[in-house]
Amino acid sequence: MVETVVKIVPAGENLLCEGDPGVFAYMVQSGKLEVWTMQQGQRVVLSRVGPGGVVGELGLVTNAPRSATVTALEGTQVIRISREHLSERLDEADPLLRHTLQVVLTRLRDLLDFVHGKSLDEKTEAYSLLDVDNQTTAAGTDHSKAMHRLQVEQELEHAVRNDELELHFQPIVRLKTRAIAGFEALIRWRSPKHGMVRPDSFIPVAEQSNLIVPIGHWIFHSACESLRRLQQVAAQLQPGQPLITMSVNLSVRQFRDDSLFRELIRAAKDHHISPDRIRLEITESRLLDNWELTLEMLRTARAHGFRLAIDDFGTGYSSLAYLHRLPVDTLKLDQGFIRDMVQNAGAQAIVSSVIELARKLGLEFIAEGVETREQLDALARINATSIQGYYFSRPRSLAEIEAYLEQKLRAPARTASSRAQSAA
Ligand code: G
Ligand code: G
Ligand code: MN
Repeated sequence: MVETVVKIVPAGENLLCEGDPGVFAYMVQSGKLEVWTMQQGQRVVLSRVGPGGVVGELGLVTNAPRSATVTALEGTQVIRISREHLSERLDEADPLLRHTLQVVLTRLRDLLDFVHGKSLDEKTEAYSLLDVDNQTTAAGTDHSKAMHRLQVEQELEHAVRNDELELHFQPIVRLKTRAIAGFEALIRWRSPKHGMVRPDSFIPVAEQSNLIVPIGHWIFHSACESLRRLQQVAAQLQPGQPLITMSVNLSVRQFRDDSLFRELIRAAKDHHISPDRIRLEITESRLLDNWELTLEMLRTARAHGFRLAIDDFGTGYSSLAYLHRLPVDTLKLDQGFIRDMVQNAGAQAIVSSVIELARKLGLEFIAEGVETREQLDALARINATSIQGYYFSRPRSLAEIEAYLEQKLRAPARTASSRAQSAA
């Protein structure tokens, strides 16, 4: 439990006494404290601490008795900080941060023991603020987690320089006509050491290390270059059709990149892509991470003409309160609902309601993760418009998806509308 207690220390009174056991630290809210110690019979002032300053912090870190006395110079208001108070926050911190802190604290404790002339045998009992809850394992897991993350991070840096990243593409198909409306770009890491690595294993590391910024820029350029190539293939085989689109996943962390839109616009320009052929996908579960910034960035994206989709809709804070305020034009319903809809009437009701909701809000709807004919038929019955999933194709390399597109466009017309188009 977090324990915060405000305390008022009258002028002249001691907040801490040298030699007492130390458990709490105190942060000064108002007033002034003096930290002092006795040396050879003399009172020696070590420091004076005003608002925002902290005293007694060593008590949080080591079991050592108080090394000095703290006296109020005037009426002083302090807030008590307990170990639990800090450890709750530390539990949520990055393992590397925790591990580094642990190392620093150990050094500090060794240093203090040295200063106080303790031998190795009589050292302060090993205690760290980092293992209040988990005395034996916290350091070990932090250490291994931090090592693993650092290793992946360094390999990933190397991968960016060495061109080991590639984009794969999965078609998005119009349900009625079976026309290919566009593709989603999905990143892969072709690692000489680990083989083909899926984004779930390395995008989070990229996000935390800020490597997501250069990787993001590479994704934009590569996606636009590939889209241009696919548009050319389509134009040769079916001239006059609307240009296909490319969906690009964007991590909300990329919103902190000042050059985000400059790079996006440059990538589109360099490859002669109109921004309205690029659909940026943002996962619903991360939308609220930094709502103000997200909203501003989404508006900027729209102002530049990019299209916007909420990805994995239904897995985050699906709230009608925000939906109509977001400047998005597409809803991508999460795969889970599609997986369940054939056996589960509840899931089907949700899918059907989301389709209806999208229609009423004037949003495009894409069903993700469609794997079977049954799912496709069920979606057709409730008027789903666009479909993505293994039923049509897995994500494939550019060469493979080019061949796939050619083959689809060459296939004999199968519906009234495509017959009309090929007759024209
Ligand atoms: O196939 P798949 O494993 O490709 O993708 C898993 C997840 O990784 C997806 O949910 C997607 O949001 C994310 N992802 C895939 N490609 C990219 C990308 O290029 N950028 C970002 N930020 N995320 C991606
Ligand atoms: O960006 P997003 O979270 O929407 O990523 C889509 C993910 O779904 C990618 O990992 C992609 O490889 C995967 N995927 C695409 N189609 C199917 C499918 O039909 N079934 C399953 N299980 N996964 C799919
Ligand atoms: Mn996506």
